[in-house]
Amino acid sequence: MIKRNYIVFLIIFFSIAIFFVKSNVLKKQTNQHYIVAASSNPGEIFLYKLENGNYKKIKSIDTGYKFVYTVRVADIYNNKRQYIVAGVSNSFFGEPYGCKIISYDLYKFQEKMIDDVGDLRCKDLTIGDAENNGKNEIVLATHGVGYVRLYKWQNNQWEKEDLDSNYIDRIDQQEKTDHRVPNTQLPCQSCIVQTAVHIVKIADVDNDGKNEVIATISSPLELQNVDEISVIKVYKKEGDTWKSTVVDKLSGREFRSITIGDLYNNRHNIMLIGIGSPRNEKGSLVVYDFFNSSWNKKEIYRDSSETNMKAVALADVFDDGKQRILLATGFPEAKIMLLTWKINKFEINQFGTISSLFNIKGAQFNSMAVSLQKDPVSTNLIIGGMTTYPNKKIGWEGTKDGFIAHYKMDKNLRENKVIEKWTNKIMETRSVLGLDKYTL
Ligand SMILES: [Ca+2]
Ligand SMILES: [Ca+2]
Repeated sequence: MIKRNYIVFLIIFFSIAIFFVKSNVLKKQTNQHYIVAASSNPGEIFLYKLENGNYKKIKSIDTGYKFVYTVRVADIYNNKRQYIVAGVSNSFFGEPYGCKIISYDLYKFQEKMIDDVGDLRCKDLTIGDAENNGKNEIVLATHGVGYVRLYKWQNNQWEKEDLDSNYIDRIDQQEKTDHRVPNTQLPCQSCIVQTAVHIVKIADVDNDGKNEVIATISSPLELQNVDEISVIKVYKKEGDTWKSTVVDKLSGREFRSITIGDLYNNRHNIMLIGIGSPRNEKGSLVVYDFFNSSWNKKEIYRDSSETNMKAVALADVFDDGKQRILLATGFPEAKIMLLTWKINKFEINQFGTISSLFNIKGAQFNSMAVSLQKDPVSTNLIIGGMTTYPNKKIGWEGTKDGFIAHYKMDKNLRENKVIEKWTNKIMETRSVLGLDKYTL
């Protein structure tokens, strides 16, 4: 009798144990997809979870600053855990001035300071193996002095190194030009506003099997009366030192977005640069291809009315192993389109505008970031940006309004490449300066 009870107990015990093990295993196998967005006025970070084809806002983090310029999710400590990393500041809109890089874990959302940078705006961040040692580094881009700064977690602390600092000042000295904003025009008397580093990326841009750091840099946007100058720079670590080269120069417009990938599906990386304008010049996309030791350049798209080309990404939209360009333009309308390489030219397919989703008189829409996230049932195109009202004299930094638009395509349409059949939804109406995706 005792023996039979014991056996029954064992059976129940093991059944429960197996149930728990199985349910945990199942839980781990089911990937959950998330989007994280950087917002301003006030500076908040929003988290959205993809559930049954819809994004649901699951968390808002108030950073205590006016602006969150950029946000990324990555394994910054190289401990197989992902962290939110954000660049924040008050810009000119309040003290203390100066940008900071902060991080949050994805479990308790505890805040940690990575660096009190000091430059006016923390504009972009990227995370990857910049030094080709199998570990991630953080690369920061700022506006003001204009740093391209590298961070690595070593000996339990963040070590930093500047790959570049106030590049425009060096050009000004060489060319006898002046692109520094006079301090009498600045609310912050001690601030230097001379170099704007727009975007930084880590990728193998010259196809030698090793990563480089790539940055787009220009003179400040505040200088409206002087022709702006802009460059694309590549930084390469050789031995213990970083060496930089200028890929291209431009005046009158600015190099902004950088996208690197296998655009022509021939296992050869190219660099896709979005060129924008702070005034009324039109935006364009240019491909730079490093071939036979030199950079070949080709404009592949120029818009008829839009001025900004910030939100660009490459993605395998239709599961056919082919990369397509996702482009969301900036103001006035914010057009949404796909560019597909077809034998010898790009087929352009515009399937929406942000302005038509809102239909607000006098409003302008500026896309800042675009991302593609796939789950087993749908393909999800996410576009984040800002809304402003020129006649109300609210600048891009001053606005609290903006958008995240979700364009969705069901799996069967994706398989049949029905480009036109996206359904759309506005999932956010706050300003969005940057976004990233992650999976847990
Ligand atoms: Ca590394
Ligand atoms: Ca390389």
